[in-house]
Amino acid sequence: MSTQVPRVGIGAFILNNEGKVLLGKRKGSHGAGTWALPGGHLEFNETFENCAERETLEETGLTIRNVQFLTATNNVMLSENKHYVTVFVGGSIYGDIVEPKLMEPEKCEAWEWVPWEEIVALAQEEIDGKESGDSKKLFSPLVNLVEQRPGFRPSLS
Ligand code: 8DG
Ligand code: MG
Repeated sequence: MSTQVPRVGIGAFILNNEGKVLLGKRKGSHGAGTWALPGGHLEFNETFENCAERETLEETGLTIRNVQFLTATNNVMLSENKHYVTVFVGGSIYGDIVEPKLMEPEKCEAWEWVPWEEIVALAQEEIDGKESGDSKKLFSPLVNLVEQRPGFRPSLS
């Protein structure tokens, strides 16, 4: 019997004042070279909201508030032998600092604001096996989100 268990990952949608989504290019761990939301592992005794606030601050230097649950997906990463339940939340930037910093350069190569429609199009290319070599490759939980939750769009109430 396998002793492996799924883990909980948090992905945070941070929207700027143009409604674009913050993505970072992963480095040094699984999914290296792919573009992902800020996020990380849910710690023992931690709320989804606190985890998103903590990971976003650690990774980008941005303070987020008004964190809201958006959706959840199941992510089996067969090739990496990993399995995550991803909880996606959204939050707004709070305070004067509105641009991300590369706080963990060993884990993230670059931050970029990307329109949600572009993320959906990139995910769809991967789902259809039609991705072109020079376009951004998305971290698999984001591709799975587009596949598992058709019509989803990140927005805050
Ligand atoms: P930690 O161990 O310090 O808590 O986390 P980290 O160093 O920031 O690791 P991470 O790889 O960024 O996040 C932990 C896992 O969370 C990641 O390996 C897979 C899972 N995860 C998802 N969806 C997302 C997502 O959208 N963004 C990020 N960053 N991680 C996600 O399942
Ligand atoms: Mg992380």
